[in-house]
Amino acid sequence: MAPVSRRHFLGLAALNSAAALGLTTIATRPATAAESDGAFSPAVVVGTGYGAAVTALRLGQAGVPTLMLEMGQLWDTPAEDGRTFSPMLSPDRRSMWLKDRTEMPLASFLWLDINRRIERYAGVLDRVDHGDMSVYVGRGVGGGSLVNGAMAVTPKRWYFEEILPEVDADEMYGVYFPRANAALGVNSVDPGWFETCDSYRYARLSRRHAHKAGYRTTFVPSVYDFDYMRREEAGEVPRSALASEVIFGNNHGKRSLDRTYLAAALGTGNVTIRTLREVREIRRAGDGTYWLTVNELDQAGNVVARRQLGTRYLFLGAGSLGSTELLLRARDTGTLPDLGEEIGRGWGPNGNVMLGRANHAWDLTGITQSGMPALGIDAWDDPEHPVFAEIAPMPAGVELWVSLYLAITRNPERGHFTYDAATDSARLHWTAGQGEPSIRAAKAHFDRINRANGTIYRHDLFGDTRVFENRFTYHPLGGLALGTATDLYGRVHGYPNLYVTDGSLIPGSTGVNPFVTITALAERNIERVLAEDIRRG
Ligand code: FAE
Repeated sequence: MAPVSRRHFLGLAALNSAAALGLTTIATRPATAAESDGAFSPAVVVGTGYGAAVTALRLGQAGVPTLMLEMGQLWDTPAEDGRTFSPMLSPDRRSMWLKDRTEMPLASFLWLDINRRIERYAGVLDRVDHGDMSVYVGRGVGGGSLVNGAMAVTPKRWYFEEILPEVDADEMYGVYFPRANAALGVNSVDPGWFETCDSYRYARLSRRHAHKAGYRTTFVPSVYDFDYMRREEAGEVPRSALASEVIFGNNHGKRSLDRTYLAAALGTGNVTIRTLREVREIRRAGDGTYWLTVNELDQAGNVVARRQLGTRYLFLGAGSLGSTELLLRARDTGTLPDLGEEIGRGWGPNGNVMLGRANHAWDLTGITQSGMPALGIDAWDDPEHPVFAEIAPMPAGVELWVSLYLAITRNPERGHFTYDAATDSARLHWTAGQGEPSIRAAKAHFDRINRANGTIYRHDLFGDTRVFENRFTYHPLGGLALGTATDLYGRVHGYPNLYVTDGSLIPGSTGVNPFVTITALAERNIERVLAEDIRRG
């Protein structure tokens, strides 16, 4: 990663002091837009995830005063227990977004429910249920970067060309993927350390089993600082990845967006972030400006104020669910009536399937397991069942004899959203049957791995006896697909100066973990929009 510049440092300082003081406005200069009802900001970015963070940084660098509105909280300062985020194995209210119980992806062990009661609070991980599909998303300054597994994977070029054929792949692979990887601080595990450390014993075991069945494995780059992890194992620094931390946030070691893009964006002096601000409604005035209805939330999720806020340039970076819902609501309640039929289409879960295998008693996975995966089984070139399976930890702090995987499969099925007036929300239409191709693909490969190693599947991990869990996704993609709901640079059809900048642009699949693709695409799009659309001064 490039050395931290003075501006970047100023951004980090602003985040830290806002967190320490419990402020919901974060800026390096006095806030550019006043918060009164009817205030106007030249550019507004909704959300603070990958697409949003890229967009705000580049707008800020171009001198455009930009306001970011994030419904979650700022997670940058330790609470009374000395931790910013909830411990993973004994979760508290910080773990989940406005829930009375945790809702973990691994629901059970030996069929015993591993979830626990928590106080309802604006925590960092949300699970949004839509019948046969539940979607996990991050809430807070940094969006998904706060809760994700940090795997930073650039998709195979041939597959990228297939999913987004109209995007110039030479440009993406020559300019924007390298730019994204550099700015995100992507690094790779030292292979020598990997072979000898305790923390990846589980990955080495899964690799041995995969190789025995004739599969290829590959290291997975990460935005978790592997040097920090090495020092965790050496006992030199406080543990995070090696203290089982992952989906409820990492207290150390992770280069989440608040450490990278967002700190740099704040450092430009042109970007302000407001937290606990949920955008509900978008209208367009006769003069072409956009007006947002914004709910101010308290930490229990109650609406404590409601304001109107105007902007000339509006960027939606609220994620696949969030941005899609905003535009569907706008179309179907008539505030942006010219939005087309493509809004809400082309959604997919990136073919996610989770599964566990039971190991022989002599095959130990280790009691210390890094929460950050570093290895994947790469069968993406399989002509019948392309699968990229990350070798996931099961970091319980005791030996469980389980090998866990999150498989990304190539599932051609797509879901769609409709607006439900009764609940004023978007409903995803995705059936269990649509998830079947993913299960068939995962089964084809893991049956082979089991056969080669004389092992069996676990039946006790997902609340019932199923082996393959595809009723949730970590990777929601699509809803506002590039080239259909928007033009080829994320400009929403029919509405000048309205842009989509996040995972909703990608039509349902990337073949790998998606945040590098989302980041690179956002870099490409904002460069064009800045050059062609944005008036300065
Ligand atoms: P996202 O990061 O979801 O950010 C959207 C932001 O908008 C959030 O902060 C929301 O709170 C906010 N928001 C939503 N609605 C509103 C509204 N109405 N008003 C104001 N704010 C709003 O968007 N991907 C990888 O590549 N590698 C991994 O290892 C990986 N692991 C994952 C593990 C977990 C547990 C999860 C949940 C996800 C994982 N992902 C991983 C997926 C990745 O985090 C996700 O694709 C990106 O975060 C999506 O980026 P977006 O910019 O689309």
